[in-house]
Amino acid sequence: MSASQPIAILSVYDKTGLLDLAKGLHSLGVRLLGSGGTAKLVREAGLPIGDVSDITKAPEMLGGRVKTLHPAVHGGILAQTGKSSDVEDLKKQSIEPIDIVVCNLYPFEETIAKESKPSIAQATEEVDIGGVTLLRAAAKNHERVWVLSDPKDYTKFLDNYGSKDAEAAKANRNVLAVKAFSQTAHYDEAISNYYRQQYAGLASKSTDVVQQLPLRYGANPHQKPAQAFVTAGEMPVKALCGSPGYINFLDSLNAWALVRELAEATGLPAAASFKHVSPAGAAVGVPLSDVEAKAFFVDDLGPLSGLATAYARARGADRMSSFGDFIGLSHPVDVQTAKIISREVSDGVIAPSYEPEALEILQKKKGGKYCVLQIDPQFQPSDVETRTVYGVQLQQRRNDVKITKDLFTNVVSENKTVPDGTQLDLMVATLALKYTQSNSVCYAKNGQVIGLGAGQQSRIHCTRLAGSKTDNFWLRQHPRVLGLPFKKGTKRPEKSNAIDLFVEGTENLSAEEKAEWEAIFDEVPAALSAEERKEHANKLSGVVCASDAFFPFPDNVHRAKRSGTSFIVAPGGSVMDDACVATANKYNIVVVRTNLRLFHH
Ligand code: 93A
Repeated sequence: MSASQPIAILSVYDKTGLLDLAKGLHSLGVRLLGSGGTAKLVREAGLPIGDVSDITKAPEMLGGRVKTLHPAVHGGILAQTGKSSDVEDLKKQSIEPIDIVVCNLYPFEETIAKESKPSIAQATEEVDIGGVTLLRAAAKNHERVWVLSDPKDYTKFLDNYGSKDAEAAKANRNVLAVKAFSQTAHYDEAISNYYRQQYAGLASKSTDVVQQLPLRYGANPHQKPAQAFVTAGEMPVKALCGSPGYINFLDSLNAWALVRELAEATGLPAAASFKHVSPAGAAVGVPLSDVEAKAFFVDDLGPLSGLATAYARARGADRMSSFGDFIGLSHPVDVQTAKIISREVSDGVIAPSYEPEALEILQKKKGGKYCVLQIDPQFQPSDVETRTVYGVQLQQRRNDVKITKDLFTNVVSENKTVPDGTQLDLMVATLALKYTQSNSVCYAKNGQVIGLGAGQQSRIHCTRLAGSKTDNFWLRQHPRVLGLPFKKGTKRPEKSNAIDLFVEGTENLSAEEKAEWEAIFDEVPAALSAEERKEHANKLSGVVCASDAFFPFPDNVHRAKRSGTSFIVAPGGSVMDDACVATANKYNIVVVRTNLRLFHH
């Protein structure tokens, strides 16, 4: 399909390279038609160009709001090659096919970025309609039509358009179409984002669809503005109290994903305590022993609900790291769980719902500023995740792999006995890693994380970090720790800090720090001796050690063993797999080999 003379429509805001392009097109025998300003510039340069109104037979109107929006233009662009009904339609309306569209858009982004802050009305005037329609129509029909949306493409286009190489021309049209589609998508995103922010918080009735939640600030207070939003459907998260920040949101969404999956996989209520986008603890509601209840600071509460137990465990795993946590809870929040949360230092909580009395308790926390988020438990995230880093968009399929017991059936060690209870710990450790910044190694026991090493570049450093956290966790259950004589009125965080120092050993403290530490006890406790530590450490066994990728050397197995590991679960793939299993065999450790790497960033 082509008229006697090919036609190009030119309508550009950025007129860079326009005259050279017009010259080139003219010399190739193309008839030029332009919108107001574009045609004027080309004409003034002495080149022959008609007005778009020559074919629309209608003047530009509404102060330029309607320039190219007309069937004579869009019929001419969209008619398909070799489709007789299209040819017929054009003929009936005396419309000539258009072969080339050259267009770039009103500077919406540049306008809204101006320091002078344009009014919404001024910004609205920069919303290009006709140009987007030209680009989209031409890109849609790129089988036949060339679409030039960027002055940088003019030179190459002239080469291709003038050449006889049909294949190269077709390839060039494809690339140009992708560019035009991307440009309109980017343009529309900038527009929707602008109005989203301008009209944020204006949804008044409960029936209004909310797609955006303003965030206090980004990763740091100077990173403003910040927001969370969806572009389809409704925002699945509501703030019932407080105003979340960017890291709160990262923590809450990861924490929710983890507890939802953990509860689904185990059939038990689940809780997670997140800090800096990794769990400090995660657990399911396995009843607590008296020792655990005391070590986790919940022995004064009597028997706990399943959810409260899960949170007590998640919070008790690493009390130092959980200070100021963001909590994820899999089930409706009950009063007991809210009470535990209310007396800890915490930034916020996300859950599917809250019992009214539980919500009241949480709303009083932090002088009414505690962040309470409610998530729609039915919300299904899309299969594809996109993020922008340093101006570049990265996209991947969401890590939606379902972890089931089947993942733990390939036992490659000599010892093949995995007791029923251990299945739960394999699941907890593996799922925790799925939502932990990599590299990561996790130790688990009794349905909870007991030591987690996150975000280390070296695997052995993860194994050591998680191992030393596990040692610390276990030593906090030593009778001498449980019986530390704190002065009356010592606050919970102060107790946690003092216990941490006691467990780590106070011999290297400066005189000042030691004096501060000693001051919170009625009677200064004697340090734990090497024998006491060793004797206690020897009692820890049955621990699961999971890794988000293969162990590259047996040093990891040796280190894991020192923290009570009886079971290792990790993907294979290292040239040292056999050596790692041989080391595990020496310790009678069971090795479960998965084929699933679980990096998370
Ligand atoms: O206001 S518009 O959306 N209405 C239109 O029909 C239309 N057609 C093209 N703006 C329209 N354009 C835009 O005009 C183009 O995208 C281009 O940015 C600009 C070129 O105008 P001029 O040729 O008058 O300088």
